[in-house]
Amino acid sequence: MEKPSISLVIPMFNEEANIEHAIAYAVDALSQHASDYEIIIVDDASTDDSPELVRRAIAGNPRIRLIRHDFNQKLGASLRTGFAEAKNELILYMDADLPFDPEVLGRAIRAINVTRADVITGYRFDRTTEGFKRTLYSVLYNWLIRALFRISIRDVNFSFKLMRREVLKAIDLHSEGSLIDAELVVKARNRGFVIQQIGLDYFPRIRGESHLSSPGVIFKIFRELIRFYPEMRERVSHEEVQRVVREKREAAVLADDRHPIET
Ligand SMILES: Nc1nc2c(ncn2[C@@H]2O[C@H](COP(=O)(O)OP(=O)(O)OP(=O)(O)O)[C@@H](O)[C@H]2O)c(=O)[nH]1
Ligand SMILES: [Mg+2]
Repeated sequence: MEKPSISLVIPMFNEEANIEHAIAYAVDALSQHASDYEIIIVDDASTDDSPELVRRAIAGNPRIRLIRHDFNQKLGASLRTGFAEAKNELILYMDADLPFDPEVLGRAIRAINVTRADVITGYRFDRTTEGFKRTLYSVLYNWLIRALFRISIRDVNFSFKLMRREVLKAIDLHSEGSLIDAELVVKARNRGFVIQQIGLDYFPRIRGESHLSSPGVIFKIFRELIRFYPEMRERVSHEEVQRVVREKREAAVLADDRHPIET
């Protein structure tokens, strides 16, 4: 089996305790499982040393890239920034606090090949280690998303999502906050893309601060859910999806052609 090229997108906010470690293990897994790779770290206006640590990593490995937001725009906006930059055949999204061993990438690539799926999402074998309150929130949120969109997804917000580039080309994502995961899988499914799931060992954060379980984050999920619900429900035929992807590809070629003239 030929190895795929992979773009890894890591959203980062004040992760000085984790980011170097995450990069090291990501590089190790990508070197083994990808024919070529890039790591796109989207710094959401961190106020600690994490961007500096990324810059140091870049000095030793030009496949790492840092994109910096001037102000904090939250998880969804950061992922959209990263996805827009991703150039490779497969795109993986992973948190900076290493909630899983990046080595599972090998198993996920195998799963995408074996099942011929377009998206592989990971679910936690055991999420109760998060603590009672967060486990309950996760259970309720998964239940809600499954009921609203009639989608059989086990762990919507877990940060393991491996997808073919066409999926992102065919979808316009709008969430700024943590609704982004649901928006991604629901819209992919509604455009006829196939989603398969694999179970993963989950390692809760032990260093750095948790930022995404605050009431503000949860409130924003609901605000965006109400706002984007009608659009998320829309089904799009496969022909229409192909047309959109083709148009975007042609627009990108045109933009590339124009580039030398403009500079
Ligand atoms: N773009 C962006 N990313 C964030 C923000 N807050 C956290 N993150 C990143 O999003 C990912 C997940 O954040 P976490 O704080 O680990 O959220 P969580 O996994 O729900 O909670 P814990 O693991 O318990 O901390 C990490 O890569 C963070 O660096 C933010 O305001 N903006
Ligand atoms: Mg985390």
